[in-house]
Amino acid sequence: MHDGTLLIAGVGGLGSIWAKRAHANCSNQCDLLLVDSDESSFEDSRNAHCLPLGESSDEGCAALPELATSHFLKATAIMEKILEPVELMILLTSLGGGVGSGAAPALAAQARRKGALVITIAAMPFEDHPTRREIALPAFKRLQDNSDICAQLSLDRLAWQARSRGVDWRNRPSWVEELVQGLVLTLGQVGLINLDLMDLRSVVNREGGATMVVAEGDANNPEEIFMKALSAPLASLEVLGASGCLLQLEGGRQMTIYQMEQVAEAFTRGLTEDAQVILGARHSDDLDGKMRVVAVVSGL
Ligand SMILES: Nc1nc2c(ncn2[C@@H]2O[C@H](COP(=O)(O)OP(=O)(O)OP(=O)(O)O)[C@@H](O)[C@H]2O)c(=O)[nH]1
Ligand SMILES: [Mg+2]
Repeated sequence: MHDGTLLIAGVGGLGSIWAKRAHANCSNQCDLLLVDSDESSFEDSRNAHCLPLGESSDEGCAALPELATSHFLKATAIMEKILEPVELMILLTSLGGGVGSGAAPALAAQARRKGALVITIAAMPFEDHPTRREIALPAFKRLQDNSDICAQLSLDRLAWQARSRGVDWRNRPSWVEELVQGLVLTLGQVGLINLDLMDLRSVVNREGGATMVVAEGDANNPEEIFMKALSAPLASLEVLGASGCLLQLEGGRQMTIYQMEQVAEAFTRGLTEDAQVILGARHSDDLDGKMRVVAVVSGL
């Protein structure tokens, strides 16, 4: 499944950095769209769709979301073309500035209107930046209203996690990369038990909120994998009582049905009794003795 059906979109400075990184890991499976007023965001992105906002690069939209929205809306015709084949858009952005806060909700709305499924990962400013948070909160609400899944990422938690892994949170947001890669590989590749967009739609269309996590660990230690999932740098993750869950399990060639069952058990234990669970699995040669889980949880 490709031909422009899967699109990773980065909006704003940080969103563009993250989208480029995530796309680099799965460029055969999906397209890349970058939206920013700062043209340096388009460097090293030869095969990307780039949408510069504003006539000149020095105009910017610094902390002016309305300006970014209006610039974005001027590009509606171009965007219609880019969005035409898209069935799933994974949107990455960071809120609190101008472009991300203003253009990302408008992009999500347009993609939705075109019939695409929209999964958004939006970072919220650090706790000690109240003015940025004031811009970010209403922007997040608009994004949520226009996305099928909208996960709120905490920059505080992302930075903390990056520090513990010894990577730079701004340029190497490993959690974001893993999540996007997991989603794209889940939906874009044939596996043992194949999942597709219809499965994802049926899970996210349940009443209530939805979120997603990714975790990797020892295939013989399902609890550890589950605990890792719960430590994702999301602003909140309360999966108890969820009524829908899509699980994609990935493991090495030696992965056994028993291991798959154990991990699925750990992830679905907290769901409601009549919860809908959709399970997919595939082999991956880079996962010797390890297992990777991508979980989309809905009906929260
Ligand atoms: N502390 C800190 N926060 C950052 C940094 N980069 C991004 N952020 C946070 O992420 C938010 C969005 O940043 P960008 O992606 O650069 O913003 P943008 O959407 O390009 O917005 P404008 O440049 O204002 O048009 C900011 O409001 C900050 O909360 C950084 O280097 N340090
Ligand atoms: Mg910027």
